[in-house]
Amino acid sequence: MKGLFVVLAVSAVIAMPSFACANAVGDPGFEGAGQGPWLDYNWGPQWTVNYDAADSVHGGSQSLKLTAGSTTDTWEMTGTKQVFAVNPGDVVDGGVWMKWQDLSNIEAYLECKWLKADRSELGTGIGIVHQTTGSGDWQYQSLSSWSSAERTAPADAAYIDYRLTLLAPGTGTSATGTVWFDDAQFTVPEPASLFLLGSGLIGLLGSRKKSVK
Ligand SMILES: [Ca+2]
Repeated sequence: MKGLFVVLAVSAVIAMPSFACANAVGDPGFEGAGQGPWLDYNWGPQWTVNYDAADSVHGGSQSLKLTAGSTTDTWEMTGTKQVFAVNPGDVVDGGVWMKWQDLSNIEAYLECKWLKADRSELGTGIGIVHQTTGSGDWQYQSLSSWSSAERTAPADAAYIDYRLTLLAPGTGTSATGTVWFDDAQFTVPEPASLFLLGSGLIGLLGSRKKSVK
């Protein structure tokens, strides 16, 4: 009987990585007024960032809209980001809904980069999920297209940047386009999940004791 419980407990621990985690993104649907918890993330002369766009949404009544409205012949990037704490070995996941229009010499993407404790870049990250040409209607851009090994926090990681951006790769003299982002999603394994799992196991033990007598 005790052996059976150990097997059940071990199975539960093995199944743990698939345990559902809460969305870590603040104001993920851009429904709040203005920038809210989102942080500036720009290089060079800045294009337009609208945190309260209402002309196209995936959910609710607002979205994030990035517009490249000027000509450039150099690297230029406009975007926003949030930073989440991670522990080495954490397997993160997420994505974002994206709609893009008339992209030319430009990339619209979600990018996640591992950061050290001092928040400098580790130099590695999860590959980008992007669109580079033309137009497309709302589509979920998922980090799940990258392997769990690529989504696992390395030994020196303390944080991860979650970036929504519009980037001119510096190869053309005209970079134009518009992208909307909405319903951002990012999950990191949480201690709260372990607590819930522990409560479940205690409950399981309790019910076993009852059934034994
Ligand atoms: Ca929204």
